[in-house]
Amino acid sequence: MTVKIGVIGTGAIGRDHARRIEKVLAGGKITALSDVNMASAEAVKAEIAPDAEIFATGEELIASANVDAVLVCSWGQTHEQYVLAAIAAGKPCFCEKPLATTADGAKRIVDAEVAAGKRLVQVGFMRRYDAGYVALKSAVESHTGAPIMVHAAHRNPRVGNNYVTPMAIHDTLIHEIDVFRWLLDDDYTEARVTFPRKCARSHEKLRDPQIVTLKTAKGVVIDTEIFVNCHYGYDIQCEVVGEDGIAKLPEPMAIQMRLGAKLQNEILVDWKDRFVGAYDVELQDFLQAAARGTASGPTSWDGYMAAVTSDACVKAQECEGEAVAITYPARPALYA
Ligand code: NAI
Ligand code: NAD
Ligand code: ISE
Repeated sequence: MTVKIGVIGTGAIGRDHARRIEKVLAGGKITALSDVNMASAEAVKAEIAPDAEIFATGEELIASANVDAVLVCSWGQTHEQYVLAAIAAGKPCFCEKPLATTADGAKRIVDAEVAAGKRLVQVGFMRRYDAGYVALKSAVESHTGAPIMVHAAHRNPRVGNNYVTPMAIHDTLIHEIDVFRWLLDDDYTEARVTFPRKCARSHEKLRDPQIVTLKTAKGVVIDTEIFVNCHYGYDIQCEVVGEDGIAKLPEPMAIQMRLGAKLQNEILVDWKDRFVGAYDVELQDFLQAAARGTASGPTSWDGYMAAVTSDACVKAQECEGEAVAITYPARPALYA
């Protein structure tokens, strides 16, 4: 079966996901596109999906009989309305992170999916599909002994002027928030934020870098450096310290060169390249589940847990150095 896919939001990632469905993966076809910027949807139709129909609104796209499943790739604050519309239409929905920009919004999605009685939503937490993180999880489960600490870093070369301090959490750290819950099979109990001296490349409304410390229910302490003006590249680091040993996330494959009296490895600069394999696998998983009328992978509950944790981290930014407690309601049976 070929799943007919509608994409809402044809910016950087919507375009890239449309490309992989049309040109890389099996079992899907882009039949519909929508973007508040019509020119962006027109460009994706011309360059990637010539047979797609363009809709003026996401809601009309979701209602189309020529759409079996939906990708929500628009800006974060628009995700909730489209995911709720897809659930109401009974159509599988892949939603880029964040599931919603507030914990209350994510909870409304959880409630709607529970009322629908089956999984329809996959959240775009692609790191769970990355070969490096999968190998790291296996090493932690088989070799390092019980985890005690995690040291991590999330570095982007630069960000635009619209990227402000809380976005370091909602937009960037949210990947670590999700992947460490999965990696450690644990939940968070408290968050704390420390700001070093602001780097010279940071603009007025952004305190960059920052260090977020999360504590888990099992007592693991995770420190993550977020540095979105690091200048030198896109760099994701993670080291798990266990009772018996240490496991480190592998570096992306890179040619090693001996040149001009230096031993060199190239460093990537774009998130699209760093996680290209993971995006492919997550969307193939989505297509396979959508063909059965359901969803798999990261759930609405995972999206909700990430939103609750994000809200606590943003509060922790506002009271630097102080611990902010994190609590969650009980997990519904649908997500057991
Ligand atoms: P973008 O700004 O390049 O693209 C967003 C697009 O959505 C724009 O074309 C915009 O016109 C459109 N849009 C906004 N509101 C809309 C609406 N109501 N209806 C239809 N279209 C609308 O942004 P980008 O970088 O593609 O990010 C989009 C989403 O993807 C965000 O939620 C972001 O967090 C997520 N993302 C995820 C990544 C990952 O690694 N999983 C990487 C980059 C982005
Ligand atoms: P972008 O700004 O390049 O693209 C967003 C697009 O959405 C734009 O074309 C915009 O016109 C459109 N849009 C906005 N509101 C819309 C609406 N209501 N209806 C239809 N279209 C609308 O942004 P992006 O970098 O592609 O990010 C988009 C989403 O993807 C964000 O949620 C972001 O967090 C997420 N993202 C995830 C990853 C990842 O690694 N998983 C990476 C980048 C972005
Ligand atoms: C972006 O939206 C992503 O999701 C990238 O994976 C992340 O590294 C970046 O910081 C975000 O802005």
